[in-house]
Amino acid sequence: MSARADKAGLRPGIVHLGLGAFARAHLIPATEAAMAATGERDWGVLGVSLRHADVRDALAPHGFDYTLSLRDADEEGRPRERRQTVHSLLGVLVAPEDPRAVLEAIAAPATRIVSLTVTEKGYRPEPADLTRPDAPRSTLGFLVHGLALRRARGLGPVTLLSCDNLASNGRTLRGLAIAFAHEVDAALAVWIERECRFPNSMVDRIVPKSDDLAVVTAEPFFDWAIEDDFAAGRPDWTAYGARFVPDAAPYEHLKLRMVNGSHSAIAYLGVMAGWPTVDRAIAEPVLRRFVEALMREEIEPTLAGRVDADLADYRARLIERFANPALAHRTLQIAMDGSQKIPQRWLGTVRDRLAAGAKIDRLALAVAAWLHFLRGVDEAGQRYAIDDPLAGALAALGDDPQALCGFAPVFGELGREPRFVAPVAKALESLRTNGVRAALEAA
Ligand code: CS2
Repeated sequence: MSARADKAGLRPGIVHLGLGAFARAHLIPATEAAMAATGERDWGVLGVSLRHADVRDALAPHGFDYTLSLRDADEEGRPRERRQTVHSLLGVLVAPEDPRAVLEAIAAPATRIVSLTVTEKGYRPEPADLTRPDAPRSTLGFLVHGLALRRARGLGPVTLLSCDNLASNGRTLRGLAIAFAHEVDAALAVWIERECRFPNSMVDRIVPKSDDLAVVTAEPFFDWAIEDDFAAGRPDWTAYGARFVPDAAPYEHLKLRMVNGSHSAIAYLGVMAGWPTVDRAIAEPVLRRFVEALMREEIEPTLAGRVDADLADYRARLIERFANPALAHRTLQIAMDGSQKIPQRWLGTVRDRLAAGAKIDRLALAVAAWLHFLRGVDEAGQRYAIDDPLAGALAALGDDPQALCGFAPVFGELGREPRFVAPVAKALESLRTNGVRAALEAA
């Protein structure tokens, strides 16, 4: 069927903020599968790019259809691919070009869900947006001023669905939105609090950033656990393998600590050692053994009894996913925005371990790898930029381990905890004098 025929009769129901590869590989295909299963035609997705026009420009000539390519290798190592044309993206708004159009989309009568994949740093409040209700720039600015318009027009509430890798992402967004709205108009804050819904959700699919914007490459694996708490209905995403759960917290813990925690460890160690992709890094036996032990010995004990999963199985499956040779997932990509990622990926685990009087040597090596990475040059002398909203403050810390661990926006009170600082300092020393490979062997 042609793109036009497939889109015919499709009506918008979802506005999605942050139209990176991630959303195009989960929310949109899942919504398409849900509509195919139920026959509904009113969950079309209108995408919003918050910064750049590149995705809009690449997809517009194809009527906003794009290709999803799910790739891995079979048991013999032969490449395997499942390609699909996705039709449910109705259009793309580029926020800086026309902020008013984004506000109007949020305030459109047909909009029932506003979903988000804006990355960890996308949730940072931008106070200047309080005074520009017609042309905000930040996620919270668009959400709150868009909701104000809805309320002023007497329209019903929507669901704000965060799909980012934050702990309690829905609850976190709710707190931020209400606090921001309170600065705009106290009655608006009350309306949001009472009427809108913010379900927590955990999404898991590895989707590397790709150069060809018309083709999104991802792994076949997919998991999405969503709290079933919606203000105005929702698609039946179970058609694509999603699960509606009463409480997403156990799924978030499992995923953030195991998948993202391991990912970030691989990223910093890999960048420093000169392993450019995750599959290249995990093919190093010494790194693979380290990541397995990190999960088994230090992360999994904090999850046992809290999540309903066979952790040994989950770990084995995860190592296979990391070894996927078809993704070319760059370690430097995962390494970005460390200050925004590390707290929820590693430090909850660290705190749980310390509270239990348990060792954190491997977690400390991961933390040390990040601090080591911040010097901006790998072991072969190759320079790279530190892509992080707090890069300036981090660069000013110098190289003393005590000062680095004292960086409160990331480490909080852990910077004053000798049982944290001492093993991190030791691991950093080992990385600096002996390099990644030797430090891993010693661990
Ligand atoms: C990655 C995640 O870039 C990163 O920081 O750890 O995007 C990861 O690939 C996904 O969360 C997997 O679900």
